[in-house]
Amino acid sequence: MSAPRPRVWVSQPLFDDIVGQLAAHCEVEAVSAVSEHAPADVAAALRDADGALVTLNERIGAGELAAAPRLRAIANVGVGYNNLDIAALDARGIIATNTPDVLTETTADLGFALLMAAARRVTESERWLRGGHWRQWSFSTMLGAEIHGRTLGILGMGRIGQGIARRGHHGFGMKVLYHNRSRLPDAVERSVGARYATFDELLAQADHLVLVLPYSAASHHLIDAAALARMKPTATLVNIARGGLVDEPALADALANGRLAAAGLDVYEGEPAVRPELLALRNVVLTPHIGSASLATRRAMVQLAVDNLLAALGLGPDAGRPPTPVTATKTTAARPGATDAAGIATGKTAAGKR
Ligand code: 8YV
Repeated sequence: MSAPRPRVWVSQPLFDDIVGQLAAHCEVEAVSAVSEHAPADVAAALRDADGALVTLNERIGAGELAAAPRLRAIANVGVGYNNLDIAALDARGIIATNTPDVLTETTADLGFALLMAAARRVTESERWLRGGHWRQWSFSTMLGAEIHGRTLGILGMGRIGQGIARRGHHGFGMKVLYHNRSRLPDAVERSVGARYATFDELLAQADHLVLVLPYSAASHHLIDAAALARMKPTATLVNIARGGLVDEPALADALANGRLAAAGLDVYEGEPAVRPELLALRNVVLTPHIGSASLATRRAMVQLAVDNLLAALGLGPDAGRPPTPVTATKTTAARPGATDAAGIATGKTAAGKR
């Protein structure tokens, strides 16, 4: 008798044709409507699962894992994975994966779009026009900040940060400064046209500051009232990373009181809830976490997540070697081309050894 097929949980409706590839190897339980899963629902869904395909809306920590004895793999559809407790996953030898690279340029595009929309008051202008105010036009209507030739600050200089630097330097002739945990090699700095700065220099010198760093306990509210006070009052702040990087009440206060000119936000600490004090401001552009939201990119993310999940379960063409793992546990012992049954067995052995 052949070994039972692994069970996988797919937490949100994604692209049926791509997610359908899992069915060639696994029993798939796919959620059919967009859902806000409470922790107890996630725990219940994982109880009998060998693997899961999840989005950043599903938080998976020690509590959820405690009730999931079979779980061996979690494929996150997203490059950021602060929704996953990596230490708890590693303690169990569970492989977690993310979706880097495929969304880099699309997310950098959105970062630049927000920067331009906020600095040049694009959405505010549109609201004004639609509100029938054009007859009140004067020569100083909707004056915004310059972008070309100004100083672009980038906090977090991974792939997306470098994409934004390239756009600023090569496309808009900006002086680009960045701050990051580690400095980039000289050759990379030269190719993206960016110069390393301390955090304080970055805050003080940026005309436009874009946040692109991972969210963690260490970066929680990195942009707080004190940091905002060190920025130019004419500056623009853009956040396309995670809402928790910014103390939102402090930001709303700075925007309302002329201590910061404008902001563009794609992410929020309590998303999908957005603070009323931000919603009330005219000088903030608000988008609903659409950084990676182009059809081609979202499809590429789901494809990579499916490839990761199958491989982490010891299945499919990359069996045992998921393309983009984020846990210390990165591989199962399965060899490429191993059968489903062998993959399942070797996967369990690898987890048990940890
Ligand atoms: C989300 C993102 O993945 O990749 C990330 O880290 O924030 C986004 O691309 C996307 O919104 C789906 O959850």
